[in-house]
Amino acid sequence: MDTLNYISTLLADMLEAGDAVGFTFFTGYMSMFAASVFFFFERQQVDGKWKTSLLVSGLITMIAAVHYYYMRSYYLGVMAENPEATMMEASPTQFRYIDWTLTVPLMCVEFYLLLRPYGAKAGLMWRLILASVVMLVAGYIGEAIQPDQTILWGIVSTAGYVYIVYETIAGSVKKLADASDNPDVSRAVTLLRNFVVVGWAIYPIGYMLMDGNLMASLNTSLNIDLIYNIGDAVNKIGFGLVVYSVAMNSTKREATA
Ligand SMILES: *C/C=C(C)/C=C/C=C(C)/C=C/C1=C(C)CCCC1(C)C
Repeated sequence: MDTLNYISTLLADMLEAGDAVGFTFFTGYMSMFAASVFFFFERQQVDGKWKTSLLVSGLITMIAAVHYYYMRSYYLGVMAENPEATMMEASPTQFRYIDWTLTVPLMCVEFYLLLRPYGAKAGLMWRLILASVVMLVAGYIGEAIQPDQTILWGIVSTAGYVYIVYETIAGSVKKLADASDNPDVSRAVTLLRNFVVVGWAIYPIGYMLMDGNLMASLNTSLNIDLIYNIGDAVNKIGFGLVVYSVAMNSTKREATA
């Protein structure tokens, strides 16, 4: 590698002071990484029936950590070459959606794992996964492939999202949790549902702020990656912490009972 190339690789990893978006790519990477270590180690502390749920929590943040590593480099590389790059040029859309396509279905699996001992069928898990894939594929097309049809694809994507929300607030997920007669499980499901209903709603807001999109005319300085990065940290680490704290409480209570 010649010297010039070498210097440009070094530069590509530099974070400029005041770059809030770049900052959240770094903190996102590190916090996902640290959360994974935490979930993998703490898995030893909880009762056997919670171990798979904690493993999945750790996998979600670990998959995200690896993608944040790439997204961070991508963003910094584009900005180092062209500080005037537009928001969408600097946005690592492909890595973002590869990450989501793996992690969001795993979040659906968390609901299934919690409810499987209380009669959840694999069909429910697959319906949630299918809805999440529809949501993400449509979102990707709207962001990266047909940006002139963002609103149409945004609506298709929202249909997938609404289905998941429905399942968790009124459908099978809710009914199985209510019928479980297990306060730990129903508490975990309620808290995870709150992430789906409130935390996940952050993403369509980011999407609407995209260049040439609904709210672009508002001329806001909010950046789509800033919003997605904050959303990911809240949702992925938060999801795992809910599973962890409910698992720890249940383990402790059963140990003293
Ligand atoms: C860890 C990553 C998570 C929890 C990502 C969730 C993403 C969404 C809920 C995205 C939803 C979208 C819509 C509902 C409409 C516009 C397009 C999307 C993909 C941003």
